[in-house]
Amino acid sequence: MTGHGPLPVRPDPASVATDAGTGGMVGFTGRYEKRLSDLAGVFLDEAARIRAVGDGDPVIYTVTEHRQEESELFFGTTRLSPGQVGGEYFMTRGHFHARPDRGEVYTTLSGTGILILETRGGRTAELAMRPGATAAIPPGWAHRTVNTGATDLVFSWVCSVDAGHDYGSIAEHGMRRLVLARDGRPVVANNPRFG
Ligand code: PAN
Ligand code: ZN
Repeated sequence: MTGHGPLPVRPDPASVATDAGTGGMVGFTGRYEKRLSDLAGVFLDEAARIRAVGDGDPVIYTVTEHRQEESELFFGTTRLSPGQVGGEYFMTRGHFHARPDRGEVYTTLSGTGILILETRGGRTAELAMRPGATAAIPPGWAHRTVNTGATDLVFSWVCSVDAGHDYGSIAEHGMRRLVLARDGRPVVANNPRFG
């Protein structure tokens, strides 16, 4: 006897194959899709969104995750389609983590886009997403991804299992910056409806 208590349960090491072009993961443990009909209020031009829902309601993004029992981390991929609604590129809902002390890491696997970030105190940042770019999202920064390219934007993410999601703040106020398509190019602009 050493006098120590029982060892905590720990997961076994694991390697998970991920397809950089589709975000598909072998042995994923969860998956969900968001269609344009799920994204009410995300785009400035709500009438354009509703029209596009009527024209077929495309899948905008798919999130695939891998969670191991007893691990403090989990990871996954997001595949975001190319396209626009009312002159804004397709994007994710965006969220703060429920825990203000939990960040995240995003690595772009394919495609191009912009990661939009902001704090509750009003700091903002935009980071380019291109294959091989890894973004450190610090605790306290809301994050949303925007696909500014002509192909799927696929990125992997790694996060604490207890980070949690706060969607309410952004659903209510929007984000301070948005990405508009002007002459076929992405332009970061102030959100006229913020707040
Ligand atoms: C990501 C996001 C994913 C979808 O896994 O959840 O890209 O974006 P929304 O959650 O904003 O719809 C992540 O940041 N997890 O914490
Ligand atoms: Zn997150």
